[in-house]
Amino acid sequence: MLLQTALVAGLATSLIFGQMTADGETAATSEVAAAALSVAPVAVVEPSAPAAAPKAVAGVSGKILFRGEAPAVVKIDMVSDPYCVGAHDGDVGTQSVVVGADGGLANVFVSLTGVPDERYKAPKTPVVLDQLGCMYQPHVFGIVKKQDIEIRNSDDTLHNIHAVPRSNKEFNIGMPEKGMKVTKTFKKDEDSIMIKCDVHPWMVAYCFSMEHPYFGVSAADGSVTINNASDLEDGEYGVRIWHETLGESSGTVTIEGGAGSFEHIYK
Ligand SMILES: [Cu+2]
Repeated sequence: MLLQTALVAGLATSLIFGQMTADGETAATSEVAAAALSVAPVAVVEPSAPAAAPKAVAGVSGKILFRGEAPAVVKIDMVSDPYCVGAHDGDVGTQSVVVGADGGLANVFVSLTGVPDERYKAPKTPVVLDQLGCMYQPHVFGIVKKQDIEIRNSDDTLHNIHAVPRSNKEFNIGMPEKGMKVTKTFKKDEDSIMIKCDVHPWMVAYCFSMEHPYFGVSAADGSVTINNASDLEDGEYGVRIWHETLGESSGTVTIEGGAGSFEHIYK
């Protein structure tokens, strides 16, 4: 229920943003702005949030926003597996367009371009992809190619994880028991590899297998930190932005002394 409340709050605020722009009203005088303030405190997207919002420290970070009328939240029908229904207190919405109360857009994959053309080593620490409440956590993630993905089943039900890459090797594994772990990876770089569950058709995740480690995924509030980018030399870099239904976009970020920031607005 909390998730849906938050999503509705996000929708309301997105509309408010639109009206403020159209009318040119200031936040101090606008009635709708006051409504936005009253909505803000419940703006917590819990179950499907990719990660906690990054701390405001020096580094390369950005904000991905959605303005305009957010698509209606689509409720997932989990009735085919009573375990999945029982794993949630109320309705669960799809993870495709998740807009926070301040207009932040979650699950956007952001990476830099124009970084040094080196052979980057994959980190030794695996990325964890969990199957929890019959949902993938996280919904969108990246690895440096050949970095391990530790796939867990935290549910007491059968999942069948099935990666359908275009240039990497496909895998298709049944995970019938709670607590099972399987480690897989992708050896080549490839964008937006779809990972799905053949038992629960609503379960979808996307993996980016990257040449370099300069990427991040937007959190529930739309904030994104580009991993490792503080190590980059001063200069202007390209920013590549991907969302599963809203599409791709690009921008730039200037990094100076290991810090830089950018903003992107989907409309
Ligand atoms: Cu499943």
